[in-house]
Amino acid sequence: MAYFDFTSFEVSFQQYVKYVLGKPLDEATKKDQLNAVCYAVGKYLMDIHFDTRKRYEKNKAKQVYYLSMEFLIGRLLSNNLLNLGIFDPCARFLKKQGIDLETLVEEEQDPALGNGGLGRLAACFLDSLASLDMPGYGYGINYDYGLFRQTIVNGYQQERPDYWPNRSSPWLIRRSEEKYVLPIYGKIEERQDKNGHYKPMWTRKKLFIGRPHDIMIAGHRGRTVNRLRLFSAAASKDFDIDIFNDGDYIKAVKRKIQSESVTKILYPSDSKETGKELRFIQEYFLVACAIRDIIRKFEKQHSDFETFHDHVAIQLNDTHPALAVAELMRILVDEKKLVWETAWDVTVKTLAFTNHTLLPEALETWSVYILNKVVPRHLQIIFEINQRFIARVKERFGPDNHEMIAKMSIIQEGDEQKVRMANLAIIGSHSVNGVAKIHSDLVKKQLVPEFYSMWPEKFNNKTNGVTPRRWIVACNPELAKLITDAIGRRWIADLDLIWELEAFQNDPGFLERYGAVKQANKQALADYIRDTVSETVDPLSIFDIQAKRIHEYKRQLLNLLHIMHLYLTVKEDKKDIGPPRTFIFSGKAAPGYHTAKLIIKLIHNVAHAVNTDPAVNRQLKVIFLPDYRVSLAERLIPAADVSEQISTAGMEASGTGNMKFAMNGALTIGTLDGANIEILEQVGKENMYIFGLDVDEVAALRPNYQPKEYIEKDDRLKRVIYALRSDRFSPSEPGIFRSLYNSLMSPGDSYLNFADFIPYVAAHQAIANDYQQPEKWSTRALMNTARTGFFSSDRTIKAYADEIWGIRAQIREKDLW
Ligand code: 26W
Repeated sequence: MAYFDFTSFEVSFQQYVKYVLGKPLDEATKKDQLNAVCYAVGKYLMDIHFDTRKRYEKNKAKQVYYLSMEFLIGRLLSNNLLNLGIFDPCARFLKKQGIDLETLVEEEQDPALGNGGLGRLAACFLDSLASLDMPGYGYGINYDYGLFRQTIVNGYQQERPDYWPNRSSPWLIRRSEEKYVLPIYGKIEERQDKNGHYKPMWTRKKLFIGRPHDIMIAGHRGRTVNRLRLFSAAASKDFDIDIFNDGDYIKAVKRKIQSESVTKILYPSDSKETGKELRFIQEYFLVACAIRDIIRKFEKQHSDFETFHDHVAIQLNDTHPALAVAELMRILVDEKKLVWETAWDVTVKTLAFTNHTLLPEALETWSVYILNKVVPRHLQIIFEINQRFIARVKERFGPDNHEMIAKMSIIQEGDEQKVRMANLAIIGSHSVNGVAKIHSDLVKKQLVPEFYSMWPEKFNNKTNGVTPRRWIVACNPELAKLITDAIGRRWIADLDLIWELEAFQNDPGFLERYGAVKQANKQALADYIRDTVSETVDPLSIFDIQAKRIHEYKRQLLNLLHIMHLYLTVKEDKKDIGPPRTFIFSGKAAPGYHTAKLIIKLIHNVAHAVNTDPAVNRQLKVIFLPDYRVSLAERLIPAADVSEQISTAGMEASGTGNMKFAMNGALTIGTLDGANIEILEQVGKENMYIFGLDVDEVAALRPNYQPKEYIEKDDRLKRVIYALRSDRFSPSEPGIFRSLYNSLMSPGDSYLNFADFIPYVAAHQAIANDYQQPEKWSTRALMNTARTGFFSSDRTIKAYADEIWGIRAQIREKDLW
């Protein structure tokens, strides 16, 4: 734990307000106070960071670099204070100044530098690396605009820009003296050097630059502070000066704007490849900056590039940074003068690749045309890699096995040649992993079986995890306190120990306290709902939450079908549906994803019908909370009784929200998909509601799926679907949901909504029954908390470190005993 020096903290705080902001103390606004506290905390981070770096350098420790287009880090103040172990003293200090820390924390804007699961996972991994004292750094992009802010107008999603004040964020350190100059566009001229060796020249290229910005990442117990390095694009001065000197002022300014636009905005799709040149340039930009930075650091301590992989591991977070394969080869061959074979060996041993999705529409391909235009030398290298690779495919599968060659080639032939980024990443990496057991199996069997048969040893699984520091300690402090009072505080560093809570499963006093924590969290969420969407909800009702991106495969529609069924049961049949229920949705739809946006509208219309009907609204409420983001997740998750994880089996790679909800004592209603399967293994079927088709059943049913059969079989479903078609939920806008109706009714509905409807309703009935025995419910919720130790991202990171990266903890000497 860092030592909190009251006086020096006070000095830092006051000096910041007075001399940096230039204000007398009593004129400081909330924002000023927040910045001043962050500044004072930043000093701790910096000191520990210097110490950490020295330790790594002294030990010549192997480092891992996590390359990701997204880092969804969330607010940092309370997390940093908690990890440094100075939360309470800092709160006391502020209280003396008349400032409430809890309120101040809410002033911080959420940096929204990610779309969803993939970006949040990257952030959890950084927390775990630092908490395990491991040398691991993130590399990403310092977007000016993060993921859009979502507002709702008449039930429809609207997108608003989310300017991240990256120029003024108190956590972001601008390294104005450092920059990388990057070539782009131009042509390759085939030349030879004086020894007659092939020496390609990248000519007529343009230059732009990448500037690093650092965010300190504090590990639990304040022993290690690593960093996340985010790059902003800028115009290259040298280049501009040429044009300025040529007298074309307007052209020069245009070029400057073009260069800066590269890191303007995060692309807001989490599942669909865009094919836009600017996105490709962003991917190149990240890779080019990161690899240069990694090499610069390597060269501080080493010179022999043949041993690069002994000192450096690079993880590719999905295919977005897959160009790293070509960039590393380019540097090793063109600049460091390694022979091709050696450079290739080093590259493959350095790189590792994680796949996060099986959805075919998310598999990135980039046209050869774009690569040739933007990075001609890289394209050349990719063709060379491919040629050599295809020779090996022929050796392995026979020279005439054209089918195999066509499938495995990096280049996809057709009207337009395309580069398959997944193939490039697999061929250029020594490790390929999926993110949950079932997903990793499907990667091998379904996604790339050819590659699996060629290199079975490359393929492995690393089931995702989440950091208990943010997802229990910071977001659910009362639960954390209860756990610590019961079993001591070591569980925060070693979540496996949390199983010791099982000893309290028959302890009425403990269960009562555990239930009271949940109740208080529900009350807080009810207040938030009142304040944000002006709805009152019964805090004693079942809080049933589905919070995640809106996507057909995640089946928010299935959830809605069930809610409509409950509504009709109360309204038409005048039947009692058991304990009152509050269904809460939250999530963003990609701006161009019309169906997902329509699902949001339907949620609102069903909510309106339910919430405004006095015959129903004491038993049922439906809430949509706009602008789902990390800070909102931190409110929702601790308050959930039921966690909805209902994707069509085989479509959710892992899920990580499922883990966070379970840890915080929500019972999961879920399909046998992604990490739900492993949650089931851990918590036991008596503590979960599993329903629906499994992966094999889905595969068997798909070709024969006849939605009408399910309607004929089940009157409840028939009534629901009839209500949808007859504009019962859209009386003033008839027909707006027709496309949703049509896709649900189509044999081509790949999400098989109707096939799981009946078992889903049954599972909800079981929930309603069980909830009426509060003590039993609390025990089962407690079992979820006690048995989810496996889902700490510390466990995941240890496995990556041992099995892929070959990095080790670098523990301080004083902690070694
Ligand atoms: C090219 C556009 C694009 C952007 C992002 C395509 C695909 C993505 C991501 C791979 C989508 C994503 O976030 N995947 C999620 O990754 C999580 C972390 O591993 C998993 O838990 C989720 O199941 C998976 O959907």
